[in-house]
Amino acid sequence: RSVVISGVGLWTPQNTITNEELVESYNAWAKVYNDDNEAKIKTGELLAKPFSSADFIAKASGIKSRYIYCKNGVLDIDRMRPKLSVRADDELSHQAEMAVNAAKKALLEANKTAADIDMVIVACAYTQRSYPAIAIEVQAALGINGQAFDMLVACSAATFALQRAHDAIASGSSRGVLVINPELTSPQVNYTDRDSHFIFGDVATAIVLEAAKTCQSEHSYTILGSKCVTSFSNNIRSNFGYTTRVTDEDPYEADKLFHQNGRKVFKEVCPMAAEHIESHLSSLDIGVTQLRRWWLHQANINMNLLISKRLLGREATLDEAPIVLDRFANTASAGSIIAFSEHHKDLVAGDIGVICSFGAGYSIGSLVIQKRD
Ligand code: CO8
Repeated sequence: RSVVISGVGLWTPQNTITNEELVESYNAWAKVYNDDNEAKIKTGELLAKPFSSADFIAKASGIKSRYIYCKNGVLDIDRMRPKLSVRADDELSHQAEMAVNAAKKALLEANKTAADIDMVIVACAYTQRSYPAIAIEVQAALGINGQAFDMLVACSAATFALQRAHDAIASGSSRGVLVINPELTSPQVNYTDRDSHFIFGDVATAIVLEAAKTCQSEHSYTILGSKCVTSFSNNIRSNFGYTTRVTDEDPYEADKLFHQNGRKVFKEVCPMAAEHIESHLSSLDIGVTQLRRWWLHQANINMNLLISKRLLGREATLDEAPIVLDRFANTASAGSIIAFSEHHKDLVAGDIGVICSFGAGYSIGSLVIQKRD
């Protein structure tokens, strides 16, 4: 059965934090830290905290601002993390609320209702709890029958889930699938780490998939193929988990938050992603120059330019490979879906594009899709 993407939804939180706001707060925190630890820094017992710069961030990453689900607390130098309210068990959880908001938009674009969906996959870098699954809470909130489950594959959660959704529809076991990416990254960002305090933003995206024969959407895309691979690396890691309580470790320690060797990631992942896209396209007998659009993972503008340069022999234009990093920052698995959401309606029937994610794991996932009549 031919499977199509028939709707996409993007939900953004109300609040944003600019590089300037973030840097001002980090630098104030670093100054207090350095003043408080002056003696130990002098003897070499502690390292002084280096200062951050908004210019460096924009140049090194392409990020200028990011959406934030809960701004309260992040810029407070006595806290340096969001202060999220606790919701009662009978209230919709924060992440489920983000997911429901994006899902409603995707259903609307696909011209579908809850009755047309029988599988919900919440796919993202973190879920706020292990059970009951966020996806099942979302399923109930939307009034959907069938099955729902969560899956975590860091930055590739969306593409890996889209492959699962494709296969469920192609096999005939599902009629319609909602893949939702409520990326609430801010609770895991170390806002006291100069090298990573600027990287992430919060957002939610959603995609509706169904069989071509049931599709009634104005803008739909046939999935020509999907390809997902993983290769273990410790270069992007968080050691926070449900065992943290019993190992008696400090949940605030830097290794319990997102941390990475950014340079190594850059060097190792760019060639992997380029080869992945090339081999995926060639398995479908499609040449790289036939791609009308590249909806690439949004971690770093220079990574995306390098990947397109390796494949095209020149840097892709913003029309070919749109960048949303300037407004959204890295939103884990949602990045390539935001790019797709904002830049898909101008394609004409027959145009081919690739959605491709790459990140922690390492994990790389791609879907080659073609605009329908
Ligand atoms: N301000 C000023 N200067 C800085 C700053 C800063 N904020 N940060 C670093 N510098 C300095 C460094 O100290 C260094 O100075 P020197 O040359 O004197 O040593 C200089 O700037 C250059 O530093 P880097 O070499 O580190 O800088 P890069 O040019 O490599 O840029 C990046 C750093 C932007 C991090 C870049 O390496 C990058 O983007 N790499 C790719 C990272 C990537 O794709 N990571 C994927 C992570 S996302 C993911 O997989 C999902 C995880 C799950 C979600 C987690 C949610 C929390």
